[in-house]
Amino acid sequence: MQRTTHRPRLLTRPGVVALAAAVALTAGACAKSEDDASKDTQSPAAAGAEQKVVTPKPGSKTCAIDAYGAEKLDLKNATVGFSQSEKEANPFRIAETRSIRDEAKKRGVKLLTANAQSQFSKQISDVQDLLAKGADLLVIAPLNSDGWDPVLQAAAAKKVPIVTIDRKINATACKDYVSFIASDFVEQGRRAADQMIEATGGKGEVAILLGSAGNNVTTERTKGFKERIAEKAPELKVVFEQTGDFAREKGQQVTEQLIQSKPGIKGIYAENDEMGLGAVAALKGAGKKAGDVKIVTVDGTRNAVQGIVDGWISGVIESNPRFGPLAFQTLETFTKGEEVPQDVIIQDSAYAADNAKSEISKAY
Ligand code: GZL
Repeated sequence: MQRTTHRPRLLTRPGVVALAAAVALTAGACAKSEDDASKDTQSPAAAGAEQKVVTPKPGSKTCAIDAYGAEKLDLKNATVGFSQSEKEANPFRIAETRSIRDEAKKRGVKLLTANAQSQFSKQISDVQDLLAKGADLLVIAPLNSDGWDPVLQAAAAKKVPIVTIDRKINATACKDYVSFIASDFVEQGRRAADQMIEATGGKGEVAILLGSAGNNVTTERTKGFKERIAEKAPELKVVFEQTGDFAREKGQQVTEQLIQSKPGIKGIYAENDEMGLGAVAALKGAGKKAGDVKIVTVDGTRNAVQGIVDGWISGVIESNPRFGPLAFQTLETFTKGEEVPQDVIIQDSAYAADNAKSEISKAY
């Protein structure tokens, strides 16, 4: 399995090139628990890791401060509020928050943070609270795509610009939020399908452990996977789909039901690593051997990449959580009065048997 590496196109507008060229993401140090990571130094591989330049989504429109209706300010003297959506039991969330904290610290920017513990109503009140505490700018990792109007109105009333990362909110770019920075989740689904086709030979019955409902990540990872299967391996049939809520325990429970109802299942596409690791636990509990059922997951956490090394997982598509550098570069460029892209895609790598052992230090 060859790793596919995208070579993204750069937009040619001055402000945007400055952003795209100036911001290079490196594979971060693996994220341990929050407190461990605070003592963590970058792993050698991460320190010298391949620079991943992130770029505006091809054809992306731009946003400037006058059009948005905010005031120029010096980021160094500003307070940034960060709203995290899910509890930091998932390494994706630990790495994501770590990236935001590290970048704020590196830039000497005051950061207020809040974690909604996977409860949307709490995320709405968290953001209201950040505004009340005087956040001049907001970075939001949304739990859900809808239900943001109260917050958007409150932020607009205070002329507090919002940058959204990770999941999309259904609102208007350059009016409700400045910029949306994320992976291409449909492409992640396609790449997962490629790995599943390779692992299964393109024939047999497969199951999907769906992510949580109400966000674009689940819909787009599912869309990409199914499109690719239909296009490249019509004899690979999706016979089971059920949400594991992006959680390991539920992924295990659902897989236990799956192997009871579909004993001949050949592959499992887990829409995040935590559910994929839950599936591994269920298969082990049922007395299966590594490789009996082909598992492909999305995120790029260290535990899942170790699962490839151990033979339980066939492939992992990275969903890069290291939004810090790009989120703050976007805020800096925007508040200086320069244009920023409304849509920015972060490049994701991938792991399979040919690179899991050698590249596991880049996992988070
Ligand atoms: C993807 C992110 C997803 C991760 C899951 O950007 O929103 O949410 O893939 C997490 O691990 O629950």
